[in-house]
Amino acid sequence: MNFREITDIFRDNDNFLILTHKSPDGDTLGTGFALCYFLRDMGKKANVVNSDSFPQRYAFMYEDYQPQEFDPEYVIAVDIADPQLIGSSLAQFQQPGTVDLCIDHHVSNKEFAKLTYVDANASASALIMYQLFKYTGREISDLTAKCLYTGIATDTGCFKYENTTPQAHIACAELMAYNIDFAAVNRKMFDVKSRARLAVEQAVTSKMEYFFGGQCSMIVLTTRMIEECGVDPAEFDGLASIPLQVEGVKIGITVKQRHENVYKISVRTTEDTDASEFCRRFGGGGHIRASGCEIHGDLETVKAKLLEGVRELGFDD
Ligand SMILES: [Mn+2]
Repeated sequence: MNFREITDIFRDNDNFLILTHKSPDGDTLGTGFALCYFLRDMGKKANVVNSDSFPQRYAFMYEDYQPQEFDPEYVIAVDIADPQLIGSSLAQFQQPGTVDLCIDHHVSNKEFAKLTYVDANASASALIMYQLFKYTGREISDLTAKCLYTGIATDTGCFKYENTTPQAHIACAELMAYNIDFAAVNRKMFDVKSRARLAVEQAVTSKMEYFFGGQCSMIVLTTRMIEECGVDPAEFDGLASIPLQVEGVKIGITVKQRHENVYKISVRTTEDTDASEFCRRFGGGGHIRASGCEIHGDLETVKAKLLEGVRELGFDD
């Protein structure tokens, strides 16, 4: 499908419900709120929903947002590659045929919606949304621009990750022309940490383990550690990049306990290692340098499975 068809959908429908993924990040929220404000500016009704609550650290995108009263007629998922990521509080939209359109940039998108627009070369879903808004020729508000900027900045790790493209820079250069305090956005997204977050970083780094001659590193975050540090789950953003910060590491694994015997795995890799392929063997997926999956079992079993997977990628001691 193309931008013309999406523009027609915006024109021909009303009462839009916008789904963002569980454990929301800057891209899903930036894309979702930007789309919501854009549709409202068109005179449509639109709401953004999430299975979890909107994290406080992204409040600058939604502090004046008020949900509108309406019965949803058209459901759009943004930055959601897999219906599982819609989350349990919105489980009705995990059923086939309940999501009308999905706009996403994950190569692993499962095409669960009736219509799917995926651009796997886009650094962020917010970049696709910006290009779409430009295509329509409509004005966007400063707040919409700020949401889009945030989505692109966060998904590229402040323009540092390999997924950063000339298009991402061009889009953000154009978005900087709006009245958005991008320096404050970046400080909030990348520099400022709560004391609890710093405590979590200390706890995981002090117990970081190395394997395969230091080419693989692993950190583990248990629910008990999370409780002890008193950290808001929204503050885990970027934690998964810690293992790869160590010199010589080519595959960095973050094991985060969700529940008893349920672990969320985040994998980050340098060149030559495909994180998405690695996670697919455990039923997950994502991007070539950043992917995730979920593994069930006790911690030692989960770690053993992961290390076996790393060995099968060709790593040895
Ligand atoms: Mn994204």
